[in-house]
Amino acid sequence: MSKITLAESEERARYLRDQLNRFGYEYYVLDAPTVSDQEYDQLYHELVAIETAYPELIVSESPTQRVGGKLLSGFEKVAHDVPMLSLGNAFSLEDLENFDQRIRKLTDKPFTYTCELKIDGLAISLKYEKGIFKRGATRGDGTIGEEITQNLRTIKAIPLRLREPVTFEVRGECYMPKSAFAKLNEDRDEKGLEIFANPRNAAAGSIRQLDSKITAGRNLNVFLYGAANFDELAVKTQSELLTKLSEIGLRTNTLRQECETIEEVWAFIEAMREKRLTLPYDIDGVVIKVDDFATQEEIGYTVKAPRWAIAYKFPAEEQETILRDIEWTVGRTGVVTPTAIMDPVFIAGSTVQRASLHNVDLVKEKDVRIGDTVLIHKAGDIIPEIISVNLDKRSEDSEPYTIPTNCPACDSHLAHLEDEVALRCLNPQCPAQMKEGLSHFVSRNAMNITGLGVRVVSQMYEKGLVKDVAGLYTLTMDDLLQLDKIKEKSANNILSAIDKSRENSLERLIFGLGIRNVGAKAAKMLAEEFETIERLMAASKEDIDAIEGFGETIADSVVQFFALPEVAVLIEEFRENGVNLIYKGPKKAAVIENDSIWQGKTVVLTGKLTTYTRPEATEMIERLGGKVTGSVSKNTDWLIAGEDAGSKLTKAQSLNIPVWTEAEMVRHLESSGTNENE
Ligand code: 1X8
Repeated sequence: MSKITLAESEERARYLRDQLNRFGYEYYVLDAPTVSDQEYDQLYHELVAIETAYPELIVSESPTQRVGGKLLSGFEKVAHDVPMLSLGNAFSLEDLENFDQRIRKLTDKPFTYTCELKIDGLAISLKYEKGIFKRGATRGDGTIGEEITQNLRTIKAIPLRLREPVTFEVRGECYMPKSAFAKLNEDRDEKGLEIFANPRNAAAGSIRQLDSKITAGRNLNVFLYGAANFDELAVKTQSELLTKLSEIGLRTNTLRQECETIEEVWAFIEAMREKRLTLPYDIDGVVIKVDDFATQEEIGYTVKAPRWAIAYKFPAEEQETILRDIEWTVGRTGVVTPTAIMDPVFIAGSTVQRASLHNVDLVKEKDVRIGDTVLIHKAGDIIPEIISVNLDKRSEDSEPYTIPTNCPACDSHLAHLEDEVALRCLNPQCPAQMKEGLSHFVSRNAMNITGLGVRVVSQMYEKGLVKDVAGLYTLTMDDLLQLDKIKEKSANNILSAIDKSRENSLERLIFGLGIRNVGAKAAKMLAEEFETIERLMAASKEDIDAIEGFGETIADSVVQFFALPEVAVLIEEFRENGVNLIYKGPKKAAVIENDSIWQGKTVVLTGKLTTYTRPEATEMIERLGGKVTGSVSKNTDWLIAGEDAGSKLTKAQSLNIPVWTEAEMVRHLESSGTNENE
């Protein structure tokens, strides 16, 4: 680039600033960018180059001047010219009707309401002089706030220069988008830093940084919704104000509605209650304001709040309730897991009475006690969880919870294995494990015996009709008629489903046996490799280890399983009862189907999977042209959430990424043609 003169540079710099300001306006306020990030960056860097060559051309409102400035030692206090008021709250339609009646008595004029979203962030005030951003402050106690200009300048949605040279104060909310919050916490977690409890706290922590470079990296955003000393704007109503704010370059929320009646207001609230889950930022309610400013003044103020506005607050997504019991359930592999049983409470759209306590160590760590008041929420708005115990409400005579030492199903001594968080029942004959094992055996991806739910299977076991999985194949009509609610017709259906399962290809049986570390995929590969149960039973650890993708863990599990004498007996029973023990599928692995729905998709697996192991699912997805990655980002197409999914689920929801259950994944994998046995 040949050197240009100061005069030329000055003109060019002005042009670039104007262009960049316009692009920022289109991007942040209109939500309709007209240039790519690349084009923006190119002009931005040109401006930086000019300002480097001629520092005298730098003006404070240049888009290059957002970050920088000095490290602060604290924040200055500033008095607000006009106090920043709080709002009265409403929690029900009745509260709103009372509000409406109250204020209609204070004016004779008819009026309308403007409904806006209540953003769950931090209130801020921005002073503009002749269109230039001069000073920004927190709300503080409403009268005196803290001066945070330098940090607010880093927020790109706050224009450093307005589109008109007006002098006034604008007010709004600074917040952290859900996606930025999820990413920030993920980063902090990786670095071993404490994570923020919610986007609001994260925004508060970010705006009060003494080093504005940290604030700049936090992706904060703003919505503006009010003003003070704004005669110059020449607007007469709240809705005109919002339109004007947006015209002069300030970001406003477009989800708002003018309403004639409280019924209309309520309809808007109901709509936003639904909408809320899909918004990219947190809201905690709806603000209802009298639209006309003259009518507002007529209605007036209390000492704390305007009488002409009210905040409807959504019910809290966290609720307190009383812990009544801890239930311990035994899984198929003997793992014993605790579930909290509580007084029912309504949270995030449904009544909750049970919450997972995950594992025994967590019960000890949280020191939860029967009778405790516990705070619960729904992780990712789905899975109920206990957040904490309210110790202030713990009764004097409460006693520490005694962790069971014996299996709730068979009373045998429980083991707390080293390097495991779980308690385990080691009794292979434990009835709970047997019932779970039976349920697994008949399940859709194993032998697929329809009509046998958990309840029926449990009863069969309790009545001694089946002692092990092979026992299903000796069941008679008379046996089945002993079961509750089973009549001849359903008994017949069950018998024919059992009969049909005799013909299943070998991999279903192998999977159904519930060998540790052998999911549906490994079962299929074992069947493909060895073709008959005899050859599988005779296989050595090395033979199994040699299968592509298998390791010592699977090999060990398989060999140990088939070495058990009772397994040999079981297999004999299958054979005697006409159960097929041969692989029926094609010899070669399925070819990649390029029209599969997985083609080109990026998916993340999280939580506990039960049908396939995680490596199995990964391989199947990859064979069908998909990609499996470890962390959720905006490039993720689907999140597959197994049981007890945690932060990845939350993050996916905040990014509006479709979430599939394991069952949906299995269905899509199978319909994509990897399971040829059906
Ligand atoms: C607080 C809030 C208001 C609005 C949105 N979010 C908030 N947190 C709004 O008016 N759109 S008004 C307000 C207040 O007056 N304290």
